[in-house]
Amino acid sequence: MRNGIALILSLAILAVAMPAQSGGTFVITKSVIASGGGNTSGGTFSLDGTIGQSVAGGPVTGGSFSLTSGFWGGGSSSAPTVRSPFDFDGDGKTDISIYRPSEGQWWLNRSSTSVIVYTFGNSADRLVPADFTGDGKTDVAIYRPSTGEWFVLRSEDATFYSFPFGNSTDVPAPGDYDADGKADAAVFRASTGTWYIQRSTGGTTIENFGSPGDLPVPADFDGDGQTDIAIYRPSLGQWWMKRSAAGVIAVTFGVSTDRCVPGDFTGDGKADVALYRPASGEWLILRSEDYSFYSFPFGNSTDTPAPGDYDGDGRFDAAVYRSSATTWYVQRSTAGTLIQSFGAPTDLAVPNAYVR
Ligand SMILES: [Ca+2]
Ligand SMILES: [Ca+2]
Ligand SMILES: [Ca+2]
Ligand SMILES: [Ca+2]
Repeated sequence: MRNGIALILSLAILAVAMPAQSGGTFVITKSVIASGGGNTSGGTFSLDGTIGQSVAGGPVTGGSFSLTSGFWGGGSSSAPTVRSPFDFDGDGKTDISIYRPSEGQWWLNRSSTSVIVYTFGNSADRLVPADFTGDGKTDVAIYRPSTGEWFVLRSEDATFYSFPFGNSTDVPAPGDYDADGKADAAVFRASTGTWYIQRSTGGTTIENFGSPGDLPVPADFDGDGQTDIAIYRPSLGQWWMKRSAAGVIAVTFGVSTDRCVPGDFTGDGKADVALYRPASGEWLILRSEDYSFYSFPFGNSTDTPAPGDYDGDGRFDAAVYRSSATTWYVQRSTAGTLIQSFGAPTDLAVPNAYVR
Protein backbone atom coordinates (compact mmCIF):
# COMPACT_ATOMS: atom_id res chain seq x y z
CA MET A 1 0.00 0.00 0.00
CA ARG A 2 2.68 2.49 1.02
CA ASN A 3 4.81 1.59 -1.95
CA GLY A 4 1.86 2.13 -4.20
CA ILE A 5 1.38 5.67 -2.92
CA ALA A 6 5.06 6.42 -3.41
CA LEU A 7 4.85 5.22 -6.96
CA ILE A 8 1.88 7.42 -7.70
CA LEU A 9 3.63 10.48 -6.29
CA SER A 10 6.76 9.81 -8.26
CA LEU A 11 4.93 9.25 -11.47
CA ALA A 12 2.81 12.32 -10.92
CA ILE A 13 6.03 14.31 -10.87
CA LEU A 14 7.23 12.48 -13.93
CA ALA A 15 4.07 13.40 -15.73
CA VAL A 16 4.31 17.14 -15.19
CA ALA A 17 6.15 17.75 -18.41
CA MET A 18 3.85 15.59 -20.47
CA PRO A 19 0.53 16.40 -22.05
CA ALA A 20 -2.43 15.03 -20.15
CA GLN A 21 -2.99 11.37 -20.74
CA SER A 22 -5.77 9.01 -19.94
CA GLY A 23 -6.66 5.42 -20.42
CA GLY A 24 -4.30 2.77 -21.57
CA THR A 25 -1.46 0.89 -20.08
CA PHE A 26 1.84 2.61 -19.43
CA VAL A 27 5.13 0.87 -19.45
CA ILE A 28 8.16 2.55 -17.99
CA THR A 29 11.52 0.93 -18.28
CA LYS A 30 14.31 1.22 -15.79
CA SER A 31 16.31 3.44 -18.07
CA VAL A 32 13.64 6.10 -17.88
CA ILE A 33 13.22 5.98 -14.15
CA ALA A 34 16.72 5.53 -12.92
CA SER A 35 19.13 7.01 -15.38
CA GLY A 36 21.23 8.58 -12.68
CA GLY A 37 20.54 6.49 -9.64
CA GLY A 38 21.76 3.21 -8.35
CA ASN A 39 18.67 1.74 -6.77
CA THR A 40 16.67 0.37 -9.65
CA SER A 41 17.89 -2.65 -11.49
CA GLY A 42 16.84 -5.57 -13.56
CA GLY A 43 13.42 -5.09 -14.90
CA THR A 44 10.62 -3.44 -16.69
CA PHE A 45 8.03 -1.60 -14.70
CA SER A 46 4.41 -1.65 -15.66
CA LEU A 47 1.72 0.56 -14.32
CA ASP A 48 -1.94 0.79 -15.08
CA GLY A 49 -3.91 3.84 -14.25
CA THR A 50 -3.64 7.45 -13.52
CA ILE A 51 -0.55 9.07 -14.94
CA GLY A 52 -1.33 12.69 -15.73
CA GLN A 53 -3.97 13.11 -13.09
CA SER A 54 -3.58 14.83 -9.80
CA VAL A 55 -2.98 12.70 -6.77
CA ALA A 56 -6.48 13.02 -5.42
CA GLY A 57 -7.93 9.57 -5.54
CA GLY A 58 -7.48 6.55 -3.40
CA PRO A 59 -4.36 4.48 -3.31
CA VAL A 60 -3.60 1.93 -5.98
CA THR A 61 -4.42 -1.55 -4.82
CA GLY A 62 -4.25 -5.04 -6.09
CA GLY A 63 -0.78 -4.84 -7.55
CA SER A 64 2.66 -5.79 -6.50
CA PHE A 65 4.92 -2.77 -6.51
CA SER A 66 8.53 -2.67 -5.66
CA LEU A 67 10.10 0.73 -5.44
CA THR A 68 13.34 1.93 -3.97
CA SER A 69 14.35 5.48 -3.19
CA GLY A 70 16.27 7.78 -5.40
CA PHE A 71 13.73 9.42 -7.65
CA TRP A 72 14.66 12.92 -8.63
CA GLY A 73 17.50 13.24 -6.19
CA GLY A 74 15.41 12.24 -3.22
CA GLY A 75 13.50 15.51 -3.32
CA SER A 76 16.31 17.49 -1.74
CA SER A 77 17.21 19.64 -4.71
CA SER A 78 14.83 22.44 -3.81
CA ALA A 79 16.20 22.97 -0.32
CA PRO A 80 18.02 26.29 0.07
CA THR A 81 21.75 25.99 0.28
CA VAL A 82 23.16 27.35 3.48
CA ARG A 83 26.58 28.81 2.95
CA SER A 84 29.04 30.18 5.41
CA PRO A 85 29.89 33.86 5.39
CA PHE A 86 33.45 35.01 4.73
CA ASP A 87 34.28 31.73 3.03
CA PHE A 88 36.75 32.83 0.39
CA ASP A 89 37.78 29.35 -0.73
CA GLY A 90 34.29 27.86 -0.78
CA ASP A 91 34.90 24.92 1.53
CA GLY A 92 31.97 25.83 3.75
CA LYS A 93 34.13 27.27 6.51
CA THR A 94 34.51 30.92 7.43
CA ASP A 95 38.10 32.01 6.94
CA ILE A 96 40.09 34.02 9.43
CA SER A 97 40.82 37.21 7.50
CA ILE A 98 41.85 40.82 8.02
CA TYR A 99 41.80 44.09 6.10
CA ARG A 100 44.74 46.45 6.45
CA PRO A 101 43.27 49.89 5.76
CA SER A 102 46.60 51.71 5.41
CA GLU A 103 47.60 49.44 2.53
CA GLY A 104 44.19 48.49 1.21
CA GLN A 105 45.22 44.87 1.71
CA TRP A 106 43.06 41.84 2.31
CA TRP A 107 44.85 38.96 4.05
CA LEU A 108 42.79 35.81 3.75
CA ASN A 109 43.80 32.75 5.74
CA ARG A 110 41.83 30.31 3.66
CA SER A 111 40.79 27.21 5.57
CA SER A 112 41.35 24.74 2.74
CA THR A 113 44.47 26.15 1.14
CA SER A 114 46.81 28.95 2.11
CA VAL A 115 47.06 32.62 2.89
CA ILE A 116 46.47 34.94 -0.02
CA VAL A 117 46.78 38.71 -0.15
CA TYR A 118 44.83 41.08 -2.38
CA THR A 119 45.28 44.81 -2.60
CA PHE A 120 41.80 46.10 -3.16
CA GLY A 121 40.49 49.28 -1.57
CA ASN A 122 41.67 52.21 0.47
CA SER A 123 41.45 53.33 4.07
CA ALA A 124 38.08 55.05 3.63
CA ASP A 125 36.35 52.12 1.98
CA ARG A 126 33.94 49.85 3.79
CA LEU A 127 34.16 46.09 3.62
CA VAL A 128 31.27 44.32 1.89
CA PRO A 129 32.52 40.80 1.17
CA ALA A 130 29.84 38.42 -0.07
CA ASP A 131 29.30 35.91 -2.85
CA PHE A 132 28.14 38.29 -5.55
CA THR A 133 29.02 35.97 -8.43
CA GLY A 134 27.33 32.89 -7.00
CA ASP A 135 30.18 30.38 -7.26
CA GLY A 136 30.05 29.48 -3.58
CA LYS A 137 33.10 31.57 -2.71
CA THR A 138 32.94 34.90 -0.97
CA ASP A 139 34.21 37.72 -3.18
CA VAL A 140 36.45 40.42 -1.82
CA ALA A 141 34.41 43.62 -2.16
CA ILE A 142 34.33 47.20 -0.97
CA TYR A 143 31.84 50.04 -0.80
CA ARG A 144 33.27 53.49 -1.44
CA PRO A 145 31.10 56.01 0.42
CA SER A 146 32.51 59.08 -1.34
CA THR A 147 31.10 57.94 -4.68
CA GLY A 148 28.52 55.36 -3.60
CA GLU A 149 30.32 52.79 -5.71
CA TRP A 150 30.64 49.05 -5.18
CA PHE A 151 33.79 47.23 -6.28
CA VAL A 152 33.69 43.45 -6.49
CA LEU A 153 36.77 41.29 -7.03
CA ARG A 154 35.49 38.12 -8.66
CA SER A 155 36.60 34.95 -6.88
CA GLU A 156 36.66 33.15 -10.22
CA ASP A 157 39.51 35.06 -11.82
CA ALA A 158 40.40 38.05 -9.61
CA THR A 159 39.08 40.52 -12.16
CA PHE A 160 36.84 43.22 -10.81
CA TYR A 161 33.74 45.14 -11.71
CA SER A 162 32.13 48.18 -10.17
CA PHE A 163 28.82 49.99 -10.18
CA PRO A 164 27.19 52.86 -8.32
CA PHE A 165 24.49 52.03 -5.78
CA GLY A 166 24.11 54.26 -2.77
CA ASN A 167 25.38 57.51 -1.33
CA SER A 168 27.98 58.67 1.14
CA THR A 169 25.88 58.22 4.27
CA ASP A 170 24.21 54.94 3.35
CA VAL A 171 25.08 51.80 5.26
CA PRO A 172 25.90 48.96 2.86
CA ALA A 173 24.01 45.78 3.75
CA PRO A 174 24.37 43.18 1.02
CA GLY A 175 22.58 39.84 1.18
CA ASP A 176 20.80 37.38 -1.05
CA TYR A 177 17.41 39.04 -0.92
CA ASP A 178 16.05 37.18 -3.94
CA ALA A 179 17.50 33.78 -3.05
CA ASP A 180 19.25 33.04 -6.33
CA GLY A 181 22.57 32.21 -4.71
CA LYS A 182 24.13 35.56 -5.56
CA ALA A 183 24.55 38.36 -3.07
CA ASP A 184 22.70 41.55 -3.95
CA ALA A 185 24.09 45.03 -3.36
CA ALA A 186 21.92 46.80 -0.82
CA VAL A 187 22.04 49.89 1.34
CA PHE A 188 20.08 51.15 4.31
CA ARG A 189 19.46 54.88 4.24
CA ALA A 190 18.96 55.61 7.90
CA SER A 191 17.92 59.23 7.35
CA THR A 192 14.68 58.04 5.77
CA GLY A 193 14.53 54.44 6.98
CA THR A 194 14.68 53.22 3.40
CA TRP A 195 16.22 50.08 1.98
CA TYR A 196 17.50 49.95 -1.59
CA ILE A 197 18.22 46.49 -2.92
CA GLN A 198 19.68 45.79 -6.35
CA ARG A 199 18.43 42.29 -6.99
CA SER A 200 20.77 40.02 -8.92
CA THR A 201 17.76 38.59 -10.70
CA GLY A 202 16.87 42.06 -11.96
CA GLY A 203 15.20 45.17 -10.68
CA THR A 204 15.50 47.27 -7.58
CA THR A 205 13.55 46.88 -4.37
CA ILE A 206 12.86 50.10 -2.46
CA GLU A 207 11.28 49.59 0.88
CA ASN A 208 10.68 51.67 3.97
CA PHE A 209 11.57 49.71 7.06
CA GLY A 210 13.21 51.49 9.96
CA SER A 211 13.84 54.96 11.31
CA PRO A 212 16.78 57.31 11.78
CA GLY A 213 19.11 55.82 14.37
CA ASP A 214 18.29 52.24 13.44
CA LEU A 215 20.98 49.82 12.36
CA PRO A 216 20.56 47.37 9.49
CA VAL A 217 20.83 43.73 10.64
CA PRO A 218 19.64 41.68 7.67
CA ALA A 219 19.80 37.87 7.86
CA ASP A 220 17.63 34.93 6.90
CA PHE A 221 15.56 34.79 10.05
CA ASP A 222 12.89 32.45 8.69
CA GLY A 223 15.18 30.12 6.83
CA ASP A 224 13.61 30.30 3.38
CA GLY A 225 16.86 31.18 1.65
CA GLN A 226 16.02 34.86 1.27
CA THR A 227 17.87 37.42 3.32
CA ASP A 228 15.31 39.34 5.37
CA ILE A 229 15.32 43.09 5.86
CA ALA A 230 15.78 43.82 9.55
CA ILE A 231 16.81 46.65 11.85
CA TYR A 232 18.04 47.02 15.40
CA ARG A 233 16.84 50.03 17.37
CA PRO A 234 19.58 50.58 19.94
CA SER A 235 17.65 53.10 22.04
CA LEU A 236 14.96 50.52 22.81
CA GLY A 237 16.90 47.30 22.32
CA GLN A 238 14.37 46.30 19.68
CA TRP A 239 14.82 44.04 16.68
CA TRP A 240 12.36 44.45 13.82
CA MET A 241 12.51 41.75 11.19
CA LYS A 242 10.57 41.69 7.96
CA ARG A 243 10.75 37.99 7.31
CA SER A 244 10.25 37.06 3.68
CA ALA A 245 8.11 34.02 4.41
CA ALA A 246 6.90 34.47 7.98
CA GLY A 247 6.00 38.16 8.19
CA VAL A 248 7.10 41.01 10.43
CA ILE A 249 8.14 40.27 13.98
CA ALA A 250 9.65 42.47 16.67
CA VAL A 251 11.54 41.35 19.74
CA THR A 252 13.19 43.28 22.51
CA PHE A 253 16.64 41.86 23.12
CA GLY A 254 19.64 43.94 24.04
CA VAL A 255 20.77 47.36 25.18
CA SER A 256 22.23 50.26 23.26
CA THR A 257 25.85 49.30 23.83
CA ASP A 258 25.46 45.74 22.58
CA ARG A 259 26.77 44.70 19.21
CA CYS A 260 24.48 42.84 16.83
CA VAL A 261 25.80 39.48 15.67
CA PRO A 262 22.79 37.70 14.12
CA GLY A 263 23.46 34.28 12.66
CA ASP A 264 22.38 30.68 12.84
CA PHE A 265 23.99 29.61 16.09
CA THR A 266 21.56 26.76 16.75
CA GLY A 267 21.78 25.14 13.32
CA ASP A 268 18.11 25.03 12.37
CA GLY A 269 18.65 26.97 9.16
CA LYS A 270 17.25 30.18 10.62
CA ALA A 271 19.33 33.11 11.81
CA ASP A 272 19.06 33.78 15.52
CA VAL A 273 18.84 37.24 16.99
CA ALA A 274 22.17 37.54 18.78
CA LEU A 275 24.32 40.05 20.62
CA TYR A 276 27.85 40.54 21.81
CA ARG A 277 28.05 42.51 25.05
CA PRO A 278 31.50 44.11 25.23
CA ALA A 279 31.24 45.12 28.87
CA SER A 280 31.10 41.51 30.01
CA GLY A 281 32.46 39.73 26.93
CA GLU A 282 29.22 37.79 26.75
CA TRP A 283 27.38 36.36 23.77
CA LEU A 284 23.59 36.30 24.07
CA ILE A 285 21.65 34.16 21.63
CA LEU A 286 17.87 34.21 21.19
CA ARG A 287 17.04 30.80 19.79
CA SER A 288 14.93 30.92 16.63
CA GLU A 289 13.26 27.68 17.66
CA ASP A 290 11.40 29.01 20.68
CA TYR A 291 12.76 32.50 21.47
CA SER A 292 14.39 31.32 24.65
CA PHE A 293 17.91 32.57 25.12
CA TYR A 294 21.26 31.41 26.32
CA SER A 295 24.48 33.23 26.93
CA PHE A 296 28.12 32.47 27.49
CA PRO A 297 31.31 34.47 27.96
CA PHE A 298 33.80 34.55 25.10
CA GLY A 299 35.92 37.65 24.73
CA ASN A 300 36.64 40.89 26.52
CA SER A 301 35.62 44.52 26.30
CA THR A 302 38.17 45.51 23.67
CA ASP A 303 37.85 42.45 21.45
CA THR A 304 36.30 42.68 18.03
CA PRO A 305 33.46 40.18 17.58
CA ALA A 306 33.87 38.22 14.36
CA PRO A 307 31.11 35.60 14.14
CA GLY A 308 31.00 33.01 11.39
CA ASP A 309 30.92 29.27 10.83
CA TYR A 310 34.59 28.46 11.14
CA ASP A 311 34.20 24.68 11.30
CA GLY A 312 31.53 24.48 8.64
CA ASP A 313 28.96 22.48 10.56
CA GLY A 314 26.08 24.82 9.77
CA ARG A 315 26.18 26.56 13.13
CA PHE A 316 27.65 29.98 13.80
CA ASP A 317 30.61 30.08 16.12
CA ALA A 318 31.45 32.86 18.55
CA ALA A 319 34.77 34.41 17.60
CA VAL A 320 36.76 37.51 18.46
CA TYR A 321 39.85 39.22 17.14
CA ARG A 322 42.07 40.60 19.88
CA SER A 323 43.97 43.22 17.96
CA SER A 324 46.26 44.12 20.87
CA ALA A 325 47.64 40.59 20.74
CA THR A 326 46.90 40.06 17.01
CA THR A 327 45.19 36.84 18.06
CA TRP A 328 41.98 35.17 17.01
CA TYR A 329 39.86 33.15 19.40
CA VAL A 330 37.22 30.95 17.81
CA GLN A 331 34.80 28.83 19.81
CA ARG A 332 34.06 26.24 17.17
CA SER A 333 30.81 24.36 17.68
CA THR A 334 32.34 20.99 16.81
CA ALA A 335 36.08 21.38 16.83
CA GLY A 336 36.95 23.08 20.10
CA THR A 337 38.52 26.46 20.64
CA LEU A 338 40.94 27.73 18.03
CA ILE A 339 43.57 30.24 19.04
CA GLN A 340 45.50 31.63 16.12
CA SER A 341 47.82 34.55 15.55
CA PHE A 342 46.89 36.43 12.38
CA GLY A 343 47.00 40.15 11.69
CA ALA A 344 48.46 43.37 13.01
CA PRO A 345 47.14 45.70 15.72
CA THR A 346 45.58 48.20 13.29
CA ASP A 347 43.99 45.56 11.06
CA LEU A 348 40.23 45.11 10.79
CA ALA A 349 38.70 41.68 11.24
CA VAL A 350 36.85 40.94 7.99
CA PRO A 351 34.16 38.77 9.68
CA ASN A 352 33.27 41.86 11.68
CA ALA A 353 32.11 43.61 8.49
CA TYR A 354 28.40 43.33 9.25
CA VAL A 355 28.48 43.51 13.03
CA ARG A 356 26.58 46.66 13.98
CA1 LIG B 1 36.86 28.62 3.92
CA1 LIG C 1 20.54 37.52 -5.17
CA1 LIG D 1 14.01 34.83 4.76
CA1 LIG E 1 30.27 26.07 13.52
